[in-house]
Amino acid sequence: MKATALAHPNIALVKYWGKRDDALILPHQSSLSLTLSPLSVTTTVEFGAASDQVELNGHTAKGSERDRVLRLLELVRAQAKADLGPAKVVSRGDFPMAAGLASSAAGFAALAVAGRAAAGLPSEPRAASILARMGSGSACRSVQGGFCEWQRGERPDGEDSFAVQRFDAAHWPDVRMVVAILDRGEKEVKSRDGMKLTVDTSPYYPAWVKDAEVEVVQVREHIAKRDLQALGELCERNAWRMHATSFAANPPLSYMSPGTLALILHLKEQRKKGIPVWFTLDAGPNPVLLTDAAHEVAAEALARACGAVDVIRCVPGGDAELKAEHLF
Ligand code: 2P0
Repeated sequence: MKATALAHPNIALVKYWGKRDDALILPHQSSLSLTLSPLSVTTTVEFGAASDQVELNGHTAKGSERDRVLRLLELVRAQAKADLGPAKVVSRGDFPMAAGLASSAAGFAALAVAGRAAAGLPSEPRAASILARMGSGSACRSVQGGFCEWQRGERPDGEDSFAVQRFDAAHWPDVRMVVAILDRGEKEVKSRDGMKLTVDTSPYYPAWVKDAEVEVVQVREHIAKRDLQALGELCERNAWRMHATSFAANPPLSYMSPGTLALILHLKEQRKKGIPVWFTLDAGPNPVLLTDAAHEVAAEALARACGAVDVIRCVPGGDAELKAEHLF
């Protein structure tokens, strides 16, 4: 009745931006990401507790944060077809939650894997990915390691909308993602609200969906060939296009700060000097730099020179996994 899982966050190279079903969290388009190590979230779930309790990073979760966790465990109970009783959940991440990294991705992936195991359900990446998706969309891509593709699916019930691993972490051990933290503050508009506003009001949104579906196929080919330049160029273009859809929303939405723009425009100069470095950018001001092992120190240095207050260097991460040691 008790299980613990560890999962890594992921960073999308082709982004998910917009839902066709808000309740089931079904996307308009497919996306593809790299799982990031060493960052991780560890979560212990125990069914049969005295009452529902949710503790996240040392504080008792309340409101929508608590509801989202308990709702996912409700789905686990339905899958197990058993009255498992109330649940106690304790979760801890080892990276700054407000850094603009997808902590919710690692968190809900760990919760889905631990929740299923605690309920006695078998380890099954597809089922865990679908469950994680219903906690937070991008979480479906953190159930497995390496490069994972969230296939949008067609079915209204979402049973064909889950992530599959295209390449494992060992396929390209030389690739690096360097997170440049320019601003530690909480963002004003959450991803969930920003993408809804964009879907509802941006005239560019249909073009985004069409392009992204094509880019997922292209990005797979670049990763297969370990072609860093082709991947970097596509990754930047995709990030620009995601943000362009938001700029065109009503009211307009920008996740970029002046510092973001200064850093990402500077990369062009660096590439002319022979440093292979490209950016991607989620729904926040902190760019993530794509480079290789030989240039990660140079990438960190240029991020710091452009005002990064912290830098986290990441390598391809592995699958979410069950742990023998519990948090309580
Ligand atoms: C991604 N992002 O593909 C994109 C790129 C942010 C920008 O997935 O509403 O926390 O829980 O499904 O997964 C962040 O959105 O949103 C995200 P919900 P989520 O990584």
